Amino acid sequence: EGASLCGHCCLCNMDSPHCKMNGDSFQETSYIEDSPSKNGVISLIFSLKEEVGALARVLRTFEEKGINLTHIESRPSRLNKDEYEFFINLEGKNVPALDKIIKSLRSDIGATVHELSRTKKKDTVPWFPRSIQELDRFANQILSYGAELDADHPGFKDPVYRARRKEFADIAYNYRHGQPIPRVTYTEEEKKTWGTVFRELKSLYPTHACYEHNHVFPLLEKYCGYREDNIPQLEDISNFLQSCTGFRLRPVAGLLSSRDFLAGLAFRVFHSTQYIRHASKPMYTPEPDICHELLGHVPLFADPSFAQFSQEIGLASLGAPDDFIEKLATVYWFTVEFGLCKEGDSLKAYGAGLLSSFGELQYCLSSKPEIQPLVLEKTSVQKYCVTEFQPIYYVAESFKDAKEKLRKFAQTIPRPFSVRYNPYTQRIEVLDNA
Ligand code: HBI
Ligand code: NLE
Ligand code: FE
Repeated sequence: EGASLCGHCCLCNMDSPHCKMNGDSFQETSYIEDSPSKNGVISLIFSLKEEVGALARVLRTFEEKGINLTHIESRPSRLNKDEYEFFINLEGKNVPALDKIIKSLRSDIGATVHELSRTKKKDTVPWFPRSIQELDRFANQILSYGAELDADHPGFKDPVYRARRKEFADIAYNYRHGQPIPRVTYTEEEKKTWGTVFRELKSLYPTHACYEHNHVFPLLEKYCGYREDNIPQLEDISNFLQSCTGFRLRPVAGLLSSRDFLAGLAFRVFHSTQYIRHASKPMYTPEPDICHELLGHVPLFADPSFAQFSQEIGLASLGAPDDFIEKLATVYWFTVEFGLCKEGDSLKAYGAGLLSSFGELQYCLSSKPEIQPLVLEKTSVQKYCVTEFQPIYYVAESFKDAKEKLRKFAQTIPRPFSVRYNPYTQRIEVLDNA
């Protein structure tokens, strides 16, 4: 718990089934059909080797997860003489925890488990926001800033930096849809960090950034206060983006789950951090910060074709099963974050993680990394590390091509419905395929 910079762990609403800070259900998703009243009874049979305490050990795991058993019977196993079979009924409230128990019964205890009846997970659809206001629900679901960053985060031992991060977390935490994004007065040190990043990157953009980025950048200088000696304000940029593509920014306290983060894109909402990286390491940071958002993401969200591609990823994610969310997050990673694209005979960067890191921006177009064409069946399962330069990049033919590939890919998602965004009502319309 000491690893959290967001400072809101204790404030999170423990009653919310969707809350990621909620102990056991940390990585889990809330399923629409998980409401207790609807769940009814789940029946299981499991067999255990006969020995002192074998049943007690299993029952304890149910107790620990708060699962209520309503019936239990035992009988000697007919198949295996030294085993006993137990038949149990339980209240199907905490399905993700139950899945964990069943898994561990099988792998740790070597038990045979038969599920006799229950609502199958594949029939249930994870919750997703239907209206843009519902994005407010994500504010208290921050995954800290990624467990892998704890030890080596340059700001981790810097109390001034941590306190500052808390101020930014508070802004995001209290933000509600429709409000103007609070303006921030950045310190001299913060402005200096921004200045270094801005200057170095600006000198690389003409040769390394894609056409769209170079096209929009001067407009951001003209209308949004992009300057070496000024950190632009999210509110001004959000208004600018809305006038270009309808994209808008909303402040976020730290990392959201992939599911929540991608859902924002379906509404053309980009969750943006407002703090800046630690002054000691301007050249590269693994976590998003204002340099990354403003220099990397924002210029591309002003491009209509890219905006549409991004929204398409978001729409594909709504209500998708967990394994597809992971694939879409990987596609997002190798496109929106670390994508390269073709421009005539040369390669350019359009991924925000490249466009905000003057270390990686040079490296990605050098001869060192591996370069592959964007093929979503492959790209979506590529393993990656979030804390180092990428060893492999995928090249898009164009944003239009990437979008068409994504549409095809989205059709392979097992969803009993399709979705579309209604920009007039700012709601997701769900079309039942059943
Ligand atoms: N959360 N705030 C925030 N910013 C991101 O860029 C971000 C995120 N959560 C997940 C994520 N990016 C990606 O790694 C993908 O999982 C979508
Ligand atoms: N490595 C990027 C940078 O230094 O700006 C940030 C990447 C965030 C995904
Ligand atoms: Fe990013």
